[in-house]
Amino acid sequence: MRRQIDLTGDVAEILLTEDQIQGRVAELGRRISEDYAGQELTLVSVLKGSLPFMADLMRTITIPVRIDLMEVSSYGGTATESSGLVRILKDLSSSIAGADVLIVEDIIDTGLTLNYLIRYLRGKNPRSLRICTLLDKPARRLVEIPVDYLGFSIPDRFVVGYGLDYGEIYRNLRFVGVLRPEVYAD
Ligand code: PRP
Ligand code: 7HP
Repeated sequence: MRRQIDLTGDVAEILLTEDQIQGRVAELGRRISEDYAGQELTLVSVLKGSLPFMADLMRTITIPVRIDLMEVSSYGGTATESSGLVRILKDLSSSIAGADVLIVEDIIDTGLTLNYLIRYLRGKNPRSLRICTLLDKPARRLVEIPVDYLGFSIPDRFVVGYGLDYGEIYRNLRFVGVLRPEVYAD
């Protein structure tokens, strides 16, 4: 029988509280606003995981920004391991040729998703291309990714919340927590 989902009860430990996340997001927004002052920045959110981060980050940025959305997928179904196969499910809506682009991600794990995306977006000839990620799991890296703006470096645990999912659930938690292993052992 399918086990009942318990949104908060399925979380073993809170890794980052809502306050910690919001504080760090505000700092990132301040730095980005300073670094890109006088430029017109395009934020490219990598859906679906980066949705809450993007929504909060863009509102802490005090310079004009354009936004665009891409959806890619590398974690099939309910897997906790990247399939390594990156698929574009939704492409950019506008040209980024000549633009200063900042990719907004929720997490870098193996790095395969961003490695693919960086090459793909470079091919569209932006003026500059940088990376902002809320979370980084350096222990899991298979390909080096140059991170320009980092929220938090985290240990090698499977986390959910603030956009991050397991089987498409838990994205609406306001904190980032470690999922109980029993949940994905089922
Ligand atoms: C997750 C996450 C990153 C990627 C990181 O996306 O949002 O995009 O995996 O993993 P990697 O560094 O090992 O490639 P996912 O494919 O699960 O899609 P989602 O954002 O819709 O949850
Ligand atoms: C992708 C992903 N999604 C949810 N939780 C994690 O810990 C993850 N790592 N990579």
